[in-house]
Amino acid sequence: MIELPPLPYAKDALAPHISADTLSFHHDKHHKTYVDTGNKLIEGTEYEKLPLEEIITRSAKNPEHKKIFNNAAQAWNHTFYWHSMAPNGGGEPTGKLAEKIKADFGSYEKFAEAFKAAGAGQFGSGWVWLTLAGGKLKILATANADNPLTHGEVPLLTSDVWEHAYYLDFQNRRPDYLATFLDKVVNWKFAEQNFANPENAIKAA
Ligand code: MN3
Repeated sequence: MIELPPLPYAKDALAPHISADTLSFHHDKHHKTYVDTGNKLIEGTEYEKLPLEEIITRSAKNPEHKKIFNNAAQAWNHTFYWHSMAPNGGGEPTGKLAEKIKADFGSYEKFAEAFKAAGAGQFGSGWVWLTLAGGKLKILATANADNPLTHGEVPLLTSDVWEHAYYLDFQNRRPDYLATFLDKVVNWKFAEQNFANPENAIKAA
């Protein structure tokens, strides 16, 4: 059974950057549909009783189960995304993650530029992630429902770059949405926790 967790904050908590309208449609319609469809598809199958993470990694290996993968991964990705934002978020990380960003990207500014460029450059629908891969921080852009779990990477943070994530607030201006995501709503505390406990990051959603 795939769950639909409630948003970790009120619908208007990220306004005016991400509006209550966007969060209503995005969580109550889009996210819910992935959960409902995923549950219908796994009913009576080998996936029915598996944890969501395992549904994702197993179905990713079987092209015949692409629909299960798409809906399960989208259910997981959205929960991870809600936690990647917070009221009064934005700005720069602190502590060990800040040091690691400096070590692996050169500076926070270079990280931010690369994150925004990867998100803006993802053709069509997808996600942009900060991940930990082989001990190094990395920016990963994924298409459609794909996520770091299928790449063997640890997700630390994500931004949804499907149009439904930003169209009501930013219309077609994806770069403005990504700049606002980092400047105003990104939840570095969540990324710092994932960096400190990579094993929990997979279960964070
Ligand atoms: Mn979405």
